[in-house]
Amino acid sequence: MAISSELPSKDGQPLDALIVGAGFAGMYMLHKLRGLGFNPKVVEAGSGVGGTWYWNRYPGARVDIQSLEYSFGFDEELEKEWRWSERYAPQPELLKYAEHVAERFDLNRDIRFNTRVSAAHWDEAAQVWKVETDVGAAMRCRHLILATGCLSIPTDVTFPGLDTFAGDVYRTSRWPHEGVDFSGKRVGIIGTGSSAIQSIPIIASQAAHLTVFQRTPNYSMPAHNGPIPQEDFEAWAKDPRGYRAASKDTVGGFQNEASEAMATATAPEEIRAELERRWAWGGFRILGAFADSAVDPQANRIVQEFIAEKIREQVADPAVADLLTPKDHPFGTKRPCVDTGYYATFNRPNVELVNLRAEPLVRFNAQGIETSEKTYAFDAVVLATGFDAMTGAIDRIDLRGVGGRRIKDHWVEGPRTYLGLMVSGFPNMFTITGPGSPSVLTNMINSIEQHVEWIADCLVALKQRQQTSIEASPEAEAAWCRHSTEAVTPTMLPQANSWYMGANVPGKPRMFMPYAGGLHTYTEICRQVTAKGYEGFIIRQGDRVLSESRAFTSQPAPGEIPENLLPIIMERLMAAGLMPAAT
Ligand code: NA7
Repeated sequence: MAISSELPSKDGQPLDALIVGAGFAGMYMLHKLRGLGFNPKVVEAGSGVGGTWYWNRYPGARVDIQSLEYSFGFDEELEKEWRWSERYAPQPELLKYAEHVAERFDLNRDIRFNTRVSAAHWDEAAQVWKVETDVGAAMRCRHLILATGCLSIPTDVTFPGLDTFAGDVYRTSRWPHEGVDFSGKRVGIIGTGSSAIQSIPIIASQAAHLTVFQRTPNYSMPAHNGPIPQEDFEAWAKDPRGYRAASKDTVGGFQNEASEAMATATAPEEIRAELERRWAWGGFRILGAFADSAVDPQANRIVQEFIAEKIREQVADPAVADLLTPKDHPFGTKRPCVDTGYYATFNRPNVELVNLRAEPLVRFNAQGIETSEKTYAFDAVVLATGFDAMTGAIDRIDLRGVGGRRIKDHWVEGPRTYLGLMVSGFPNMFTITGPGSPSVLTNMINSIEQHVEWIADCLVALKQRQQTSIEASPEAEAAWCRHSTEAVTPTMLPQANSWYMGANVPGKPRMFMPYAGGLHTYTEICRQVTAKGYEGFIIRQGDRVLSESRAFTSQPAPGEIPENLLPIIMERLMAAGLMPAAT
């Protein structure tokens, strides 16, 4: 596609930066760059800010990280003036927060809504990106910043005969803004991931009857949601800065009381007490109970069995409880869900669970869904079938770098990046929480803040030295991919057919996409890269190479890995023919 009509900027100059997406990442990037004297603009497909919280309006949608931590920390006044009503804020409140941030920092004047970027081509001679949108508007920018989100494009899942169904079809990730009233309706829902697990209890409470079509059960922990307990609020309020710094200095970017104890070396009654304590606390806290549960199958099974027991306690029918119990993947190898009343919903007389493994879905017809066993009649069906994660939104842009190389061709074996921030052959193009960064394994807002600040520092450094482009070297990119593989190999994360692995999209290359080394380690690596004068990057002024540092040598400080895990980690790396570059 040739990029033609151009909307000249006011002074005829290219924008300093075009940011794609007005979710939390794009919003903070815009604010940060404006504050540094740059001239950025944002293009956003939706009609408002908020990204994930703009699109995912399904009933029960809420954040799975505590709100005290899942909120911006870049502005102390903003932090002080906003009060969350619940431990885990619901979608409407998160959207209100995004709108509040947009208003407070006057962001909307630089955001072009209802516009989707369709193509971006690097113009080597002019050292700019030429960008085209689906509404015909085109623009030029020196830097292209993809804040497109990790879970923003639904998978193309379709079912035979879906268009013949006479009832209503809803996707959780494209929920009608006016809401849906299921009162008195017969409803079917396909999927039992986080979106379904959050919405099922609410839909069940409205509908005459709800049929849940499950292919694979997931682990879910209770949120124990409600107002923020006073003691938690006080712990935060007495030192919000310190609290946030402590959150950022963790593997997941949130406080989880991560223990260094090994389940395999702990007495059964102590294990029990610890898991009960964390279950009672709720949410992701159970993930931090034992250091070996992420790497040692025996330790992981201890936690799996505990959760299976909790499911049996909540679900009256043992056969239904058994069907709801995950058996095909270790705990934590898919992002676990955080629910409010999910399992107990299956005790309701108006709720039915269909096991698609035993009776596969054959097609939709005018009445509803036909499985190999029977037809289920519905007034409405909800598709909670997931996302083309991490690469979906980037792949859908006709992105071409140096020499017209397409990103799709560069990523044919899986997304390769340097630090999850840049891609070799794609100068001046940044990704926020892109593949190769900790992103979806963490509290996204803390990851977003780290990326935005790193990118902003980088743009300031380039500007001060009148450098026109920065690009990841192929060598550094390869070294980062290798380091990412080293980080994930000792864990059990690659064992699940997860969207982390691209396994939910037919034909997508299998590769563990996020960086599993932890946010704290990652932040330290990025700091070292900058301190070494942008190690691993090629920096140019026009066609003159000013600095060329091709290697990536920055490594996590020794001691960041709990000592008692080192033997397991070394054994796994050796078995995989990988040895860490530095230990
Ligand atoms: P997920 O977690 O990817 O869940 C999608 C669900 O849809 C999952 O249960 C899938 O079963 C199911 N699915 C997908 N395609 C089909 C077909 N063709 N037939 C039957 N069932 C299907 O997406 P969510 O939106 O729930 O959550 C995404 C993330 O958002 C979540 O991890 C949190 O971080 C927040 P499968 O497992 O593939 O058998």
